[in-house]
Amino acid sequence: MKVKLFTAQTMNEAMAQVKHDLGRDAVILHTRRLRKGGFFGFFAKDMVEVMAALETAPKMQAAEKGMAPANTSVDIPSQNEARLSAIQFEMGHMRKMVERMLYQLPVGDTASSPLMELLVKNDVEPLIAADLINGIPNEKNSLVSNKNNGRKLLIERIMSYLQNIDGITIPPAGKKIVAFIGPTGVGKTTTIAKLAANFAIKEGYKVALVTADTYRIAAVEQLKTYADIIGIPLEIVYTPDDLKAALYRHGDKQLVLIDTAGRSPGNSQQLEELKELLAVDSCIETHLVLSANTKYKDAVEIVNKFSLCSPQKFLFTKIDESSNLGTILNLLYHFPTALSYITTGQNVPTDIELVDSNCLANMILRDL
Ligand SMILES: Nc1nc2c(ncn2[C@@H]2O[C@H](COP(=O)(O)OP(=O)(O)OP(=O)(O)O)[C@@H](O)[C@H]2O)c(=O)[nH]1
Ligand SMILES: [Mg+2]
Repeated sequence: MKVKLFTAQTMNEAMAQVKHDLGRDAVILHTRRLRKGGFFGFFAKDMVEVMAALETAPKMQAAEKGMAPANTSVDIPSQNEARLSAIQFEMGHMRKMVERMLYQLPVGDTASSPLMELLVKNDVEPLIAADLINGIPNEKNSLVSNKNNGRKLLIERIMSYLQNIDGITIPPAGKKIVAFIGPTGVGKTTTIAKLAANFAIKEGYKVALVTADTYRIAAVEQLKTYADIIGIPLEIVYTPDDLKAALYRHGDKQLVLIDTAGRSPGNSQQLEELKELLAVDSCIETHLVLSANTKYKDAVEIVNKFSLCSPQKFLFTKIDESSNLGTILNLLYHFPTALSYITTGQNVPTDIELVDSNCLANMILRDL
């Protein structure tokens, strides 16, 4: 048997090559669609690969082995039957391949999928996007051809990375101390004001604020204004010992929210100081505040550097200002961490909400 592999841009071209090289009796063994060339799957060309074979053994071989009578009149119909079943087999093969082309299924070829395009447009990293698409269960692949169904399946996949949601929960007869850390200007102080107002005024908890951001007078004044409006105390702390004393003084509070100065991820001394400050009480729950605007590469650097302070949760601000939210998914994919809140504007206390995985997945997969 002579077996040969043909590659062409279209199925017609590939079949013409098969016919030319092996003749009309060639049998198609295998066909597949593939992308060739390009860079990391981009700018690659869609190609078709066909494996075909031609039986080259003498016609009498089967008869010589005693497998079939060497009678031409009997041989002809059986040859036709064989050819017919080969054609049926091939038709089945071709149908599957055409279906796959129509649905643009992501089997090892996600780069050209419309779903891939949608994810990448929303800033989801190509490798993560490919993994999301490939994770769609096989039995649901036929649904992908429909745009709405494909989107729904992707939302389910994205939601699987947004399952760990954990806001601030105050135990019935206990208390909670929460610190907010992160780079400068991401919205730590504003977020604390929003949370303080909601917990103190809306839910009636006993709340105190502590600020360790003493670098700028304006920073203390900013929080003092909120504390006065809400009607809760504010402590200003300069050292870890000050923080210890402040937490002791507010031992009767159900919720203590600690504001910290914005730190540059590149300044390891500042981060060491922050770590030392938060080490005064092992009960402090730390939320790393990240702006949803942050570029993925920068966000990775921030998470890596702030990991020194062992944050338990991520809190994303400025969702309203970010056109694409893929960075959130990229980060959670690489750093599986609980999500607490998202903030959606500058208004205190309204523009904050506990993460809703369905809602956030839909925001990540915005139609562009
Ligand atoms: N659009 C938008 N702006 C926000 C949001 N949260 C905070 N801001 C604004 O971001 C700016 C910085 O907010 P701050 O709360 O001072 O940020 P910070 O992290 O405390 O800043 P530093 O203390 O300097 O590190 C302010 O103008 C806020 O009003 C949000 O969710 N959306
Ligand atoms: Mg601040």
